Amino acid sequence: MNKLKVGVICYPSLGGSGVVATELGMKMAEKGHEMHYISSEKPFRLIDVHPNIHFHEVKIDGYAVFKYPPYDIALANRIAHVIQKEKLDLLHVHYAVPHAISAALAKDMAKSSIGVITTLHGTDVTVLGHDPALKYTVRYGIEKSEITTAVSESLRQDTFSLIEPDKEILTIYNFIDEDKYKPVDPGSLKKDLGIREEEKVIIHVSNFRAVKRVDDIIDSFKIIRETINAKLVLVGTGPEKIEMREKVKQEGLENEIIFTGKRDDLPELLAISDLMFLLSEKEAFGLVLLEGFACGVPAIATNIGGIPEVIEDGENGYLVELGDVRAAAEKAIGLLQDPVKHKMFRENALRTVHEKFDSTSIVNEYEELYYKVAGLN
Ligand code: GMT
Repeated sequence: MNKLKVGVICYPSLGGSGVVATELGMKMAEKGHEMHYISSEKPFRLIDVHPNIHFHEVKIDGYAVFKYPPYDIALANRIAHVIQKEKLDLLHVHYAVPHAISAALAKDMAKSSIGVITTLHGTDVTVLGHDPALKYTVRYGIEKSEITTAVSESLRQDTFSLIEPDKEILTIYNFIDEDKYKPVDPGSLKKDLGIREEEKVIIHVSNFRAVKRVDDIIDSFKIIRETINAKLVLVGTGPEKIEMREKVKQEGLENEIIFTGKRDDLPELLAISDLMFLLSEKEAFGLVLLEGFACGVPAIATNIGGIPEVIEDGENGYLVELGDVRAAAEKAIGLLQDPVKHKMFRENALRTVHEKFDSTSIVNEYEELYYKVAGLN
């Protein structure tokens, strides 16, 4: 089969969509395809540079005449340039807004018939789809793409009910890099973080947006602490972090809750963890659950969005209703006090990754779509 030249457009900042776009690109590069990332900066996990991976920066100056610099148009301009210069076979854009719109515009600018695959990740539909200022834009982005995929069945259905596109949408689940996310030796990390050997560790990893409901996690942990000798490790950074630090202080939990900030040693942090918490109010998939599972960490998470497609209640974790911090605490206490059940959940979590979210099969699904839009199948 011919090797393809693919333009990839994604958000480079901290977030699951950037991670998926990067991991997918690396796997495709390993298969011999040429991957061209077009973005304002290098996606944050694009570190193991492969000779088949290229980066094209979108630069935009702050002209006094514009209140908002027109990034989406500058992106379209750059995509059009790369389509022509590199003779791309297709574009894979992550997020309908603005990326699918910029791709449609770029096609026009480049007078090209290049095929576009748009992958929906969640916020583009579940948040922007409610905004009358953007609903039609999301629909336009989807309808202008040759193929649209969603990262969960729940997101696929939400897209139809909120956006009503006249277009088929395929579900392709997210995956993680199993070579990186696996049970590892954490060395002295637990001690280095000031956690005693006998203490249980609950971990939460996010970008601290309001939708992550980190306050619910803190409230639930407070209940858990009444029964279990445990520490809560909060990994990541984002808009709510200062407020959450303040809350921890007010609750008198400064010695029990550790804020690590953004870390690159997630497999090691997961290796010292007994349980993951994800109590979000919106989550199209919950990639971090999969990262935890691959390292043998079961999870307690909200019964919303795509989470029930990852967590099998009572098998590899527990589902609780949004805001029910007491139920989350009770489930956590039960699991942390029962080593036999915990071991079973851990094994099931590892199995879930291999059976349902195997990276090789998922990358192959995307590759088949790549050939299809490039007209090579
Ligand atoms: O959840 C976030 O705040 C980040 C966001 C993103 O843009 O990366 O995550 C979305 O895409 C991820 C990868 O597909 C999913 O795992 C997350 O569930 C989804 N977030 C939401 O739906 C809120």
